Amino acid sequence: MQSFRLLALGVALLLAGCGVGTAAPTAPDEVSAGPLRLSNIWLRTPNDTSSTDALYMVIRNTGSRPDSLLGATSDAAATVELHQTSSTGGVVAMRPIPEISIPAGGAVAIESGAYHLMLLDRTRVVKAGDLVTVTLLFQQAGTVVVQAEVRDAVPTTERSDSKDSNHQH
Ligand SMILES: [Cu+2]
Repeated sequence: MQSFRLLALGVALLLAGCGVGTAAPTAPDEVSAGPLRLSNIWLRTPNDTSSTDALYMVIRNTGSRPDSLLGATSDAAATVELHQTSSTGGVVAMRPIPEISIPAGGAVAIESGAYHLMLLDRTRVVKAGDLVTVTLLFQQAGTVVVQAEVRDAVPTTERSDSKDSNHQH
């Protein structure tokens, strides 16, 4: 029995060591698609039982023609919607929008408080550190496949005082 315990411990250490030695997959810092540069692509995991996740990124357009993000799909959700967050009279709400324009020579931050991609009806469990595949459809650049790193929800220090934190994305 003693030797079995030692063996079990050895296996556990081996597995732990393996986990450390094999670097977790990481999303590339920047993805190029024609004149577009996509960076800081990440998926916010909900810090509650909500099954919806918000995806963020920064899209730069180095070209001389405007482009538009028209939609997206993901391996982790049945539906992905483009959402815009707005604040009117202190009430924060989000609504689906048909497209997100990226001006020529400009950039759009798809970030908390502005735009986000909403992953609805998750099809698999994701947790911090995982990578989620997202296929973006642009009017000009066409289809672009990116990897989004799953991160925990906004750190407590950055959290708004609003009770309605579910809609703070
Ligand atoms: Cu949303």
